[in-house]
Amino acid sequence: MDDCIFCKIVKGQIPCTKVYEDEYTFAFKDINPQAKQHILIIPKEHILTGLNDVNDDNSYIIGKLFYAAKIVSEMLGIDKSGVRIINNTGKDAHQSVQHFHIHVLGGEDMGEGLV
Ligand code: DGP
Repeated sequence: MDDCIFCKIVKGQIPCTKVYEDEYTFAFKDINPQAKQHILIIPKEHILTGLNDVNDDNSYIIGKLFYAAKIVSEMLGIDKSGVRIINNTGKDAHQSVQHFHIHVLGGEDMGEGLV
């Protein structure tokens, strides 16, 4: 997708603080952190916009994102203290970038709100 911010980040056309990448996934620090550690994990390919696009053929990528989340959490040393993983899909969730992503948050006590 030519006009997608996250596709441009994967291609190196927009700078980011990269944390991890593998064959399928790319992880970088969120520009507007909501916790001491806030990482976005995205599929390298723009194969999904949100949860509504997940199907039998592409659902393997969701597992890859969670596997990357585990690796990143270990790399950042937040795996033992706890992490919160969030996907925003659609208007009510205030999804702002239409390239599927999961937020990995941690590094501090995030309280009991949401969720
Ligand atoms: P969401 O609301 O779930 O669509 O979250 C999109 C996130 O993407 C939001 O927390 C801010 C982040 N973001 C948007 N543009 C950029 C950018 O250019 N660089 C980085 N690192 N993060 C971005």
